[in-house]
Amino acid sequence: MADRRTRAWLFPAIAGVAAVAFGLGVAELVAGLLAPRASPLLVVGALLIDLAPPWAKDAAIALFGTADKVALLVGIGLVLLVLAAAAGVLQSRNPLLARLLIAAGGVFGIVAAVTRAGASVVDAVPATVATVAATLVLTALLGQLPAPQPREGDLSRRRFLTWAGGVGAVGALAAIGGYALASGARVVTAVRETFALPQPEVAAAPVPAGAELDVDGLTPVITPNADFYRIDTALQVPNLDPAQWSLRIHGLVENEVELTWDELIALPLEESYTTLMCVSNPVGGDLVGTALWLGYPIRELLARAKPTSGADMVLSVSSDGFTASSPIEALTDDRNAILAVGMNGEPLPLEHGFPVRMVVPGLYGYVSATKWVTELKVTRFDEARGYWTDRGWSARGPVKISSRIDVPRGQVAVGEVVVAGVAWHQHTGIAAVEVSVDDGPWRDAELASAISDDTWVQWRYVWDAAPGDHVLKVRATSADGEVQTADLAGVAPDGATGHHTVSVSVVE
Ligand SMILES: Nc1nc2c(c(=O)[nH]1)N[C@H]1C(S)=C(S)[C@@H](COP(=O)(O)O)O[C@H]1N2
Ligand SMILES: [Mo]
Repeated sequence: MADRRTRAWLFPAIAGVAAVAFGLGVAELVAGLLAPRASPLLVVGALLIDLAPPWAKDAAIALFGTADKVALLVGIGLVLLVLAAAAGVLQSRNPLLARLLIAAGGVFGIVAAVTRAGASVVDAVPATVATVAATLVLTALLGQLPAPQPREGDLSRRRFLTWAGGVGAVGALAAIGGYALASGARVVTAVRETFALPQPEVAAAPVPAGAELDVDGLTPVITPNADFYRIDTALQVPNLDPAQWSLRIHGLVENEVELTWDELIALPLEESYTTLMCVSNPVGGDLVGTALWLGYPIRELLARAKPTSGADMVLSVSSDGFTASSPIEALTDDRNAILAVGMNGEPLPLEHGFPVRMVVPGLYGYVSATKWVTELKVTRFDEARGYWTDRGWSARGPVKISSRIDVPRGQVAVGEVVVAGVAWHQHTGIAAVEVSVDDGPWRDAELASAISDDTWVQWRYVWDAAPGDHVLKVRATSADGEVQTADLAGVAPDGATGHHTVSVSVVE
């Protein structure tokens, strides 16, 4: 009798616990590799903390004191244990219900992961892996359940327990591996969160009142960090502890310079607004954004190093081996080429280069905006090449004048329609933007106030739209008189050209 109950309840429950332990363990490993902030256990804990009403938080602190977080994790563990056992028992009676239970747990984990601040789709991967792995392993384990009427010498019971124990142990090992991998990222995240950005010695002038046109759907003039495009070759975001960070300036210089983090942030830092753009941005694309950067002029550091006369390039090197080739004059002239530590009033987000990156107005990111930068090698274009130059892109990458239509898109109502967008030519500035309807004459758009020559500028044009299908086109003119060319060029090898064109249909 007792034995029958063991077989009917206990073994399936063990299978459930082993399968869920396996799934979560593998998920922790995946999180450690791909998305250190998306450990299923930790994101669920964080979500519960956010959801808990204040009285529950007070009660938890009163009850557990500073061990309240540990108590929370133990509590989650116990609930998981019960649910996992229940899934096992359910699976032996009604597999569909068991799957639904596991899937519900998975969805909870995914929601917890993707609703964290700064989360991306990758953060959904660990909980998804956990759900799939637990479901598959549970089905497999129940296939190993010992025979209902064991005969003399039957080994099925031992075999089942060995499988269940083995699967659980693999899960535990994977979890330990995952935590070890993620600990670096968590330490750096914590350092970043507690770091107070120094006050700028030179503050940026306030954004002019007229910089932001009030048009629905128009790109905001400052791009929030969470919306800022991200491009890099890093599968795993480098975890650089500022305490360990340093920058070495060497190569064709009279004095090698070594700068530590403490030395850098003690320098008089300057704020500047700069629009950053990727060379892979197609005409009309969105690999471009504007932020308020805080940093120290690179020209001052190069002046300390004293480049020798033959030098014409600085190869910046990141901790993960990315390199960018910037013409030395772009780093030594009077533009705001900086070693940046702040982005929109925060320390750089990890994925945007924490603790230190370069920002150089007027150059595409691939030849200037090195994130996680640790080295500036003063050299020559005929002696060294940047990462993308080795892959067929141009060694030099000055930005090209560009303009984009943000609204309208698709269908609009007949009558006055606001056409609006942004235009940019960093380090030169925009003098005019024009719009053409159905290849008709170019008409002046209204320009918003530019923050500076280094940033994009919003524009708008009021169009009296007649019914039917129409084609809108935009072109910009630089402060130096260059009119944006209509010639279409693709992004390789040095940036796209051509007029952004959108089709709209106007209805009565
Ligand atoms: N370390 C490192 N820095 C890098 C890159 C990279 O792959 N690795 N990509 C560059 C490219 S191509 C661009 S467009 C910008 C993008 O910066 P963002 O991700 O902060 O927008 O970073 C540049 N800096
Ligand atoms: Mo880029």
